[in-house]
Amino acid sequence: MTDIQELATTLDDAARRVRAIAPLTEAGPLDVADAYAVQRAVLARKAARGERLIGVKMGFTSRAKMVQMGVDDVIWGLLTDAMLVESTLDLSGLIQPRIEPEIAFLIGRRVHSAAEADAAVAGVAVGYEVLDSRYRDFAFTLPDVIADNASAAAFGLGPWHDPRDLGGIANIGLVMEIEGRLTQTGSSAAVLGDPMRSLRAAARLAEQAGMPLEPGWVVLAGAATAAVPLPRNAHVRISGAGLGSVAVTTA
Ligand code: OOG
Ligand code: MG
Repeated sequence: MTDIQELATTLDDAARRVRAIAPLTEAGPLDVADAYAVQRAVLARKAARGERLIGVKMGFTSRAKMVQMGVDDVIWGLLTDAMLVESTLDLSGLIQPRIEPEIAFLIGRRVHSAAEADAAVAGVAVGYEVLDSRYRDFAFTLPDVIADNASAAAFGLGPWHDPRDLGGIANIGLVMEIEGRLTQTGSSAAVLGDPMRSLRAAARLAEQAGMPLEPGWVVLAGAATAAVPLPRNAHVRISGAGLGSVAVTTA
């Protein structure tokens, strides 16, 4: 039998000690349901330390990411308030940070199922996600990365826009610059053809988990491009056509 608490402790300790570990599945089999149970057990440990759940992040919603990571199922991870970055991010607490551009949704009312997703969007923004696999070299199987909260570490958001002002979000050009150098470009179309599909997928996972998306939550739709290593003492800007931009300085 899988010891969910033990696996959660192993992952939580790896993050807190800033030390990579071997994938959990090297020690024994782990199915997707148990992997999500581990993910939630790690959240419970964070909650006990005062962190608050403020949303979810979708993973592997673009081919670029599936190919980069060798995983091809849409998953989610859980976002807490401690992960939200204002303008600077200290990387000393991270093992092997990477950054990627994202489209973000602000949830305006409770979402129990995919049918309720579209009408619940209160805002759309350009954002970024900082990933940090707790596994050596980002090498993992699907259950491993689910247990590890989909490699989530931190995220930042640009200004919210009313979706009705945007005329659709299916083809928003995304640009990421590190130290003023163009590092990644892509389109929101890379996210399941339209990031709205990712939001509906989040709603489906919410229904399966019996954990509705709540008003005020953020949903990160998933990266449109591959992630790139995030260096220290760097200035990174992520822009979305019509959405403005968000910047982060690392230390
Ligand atoms: C897993 C997280 C995937 C995305 O946007 O597709 C993800 C990883 O790449 O380590 O965040
Ligand atoms: Mg991501």
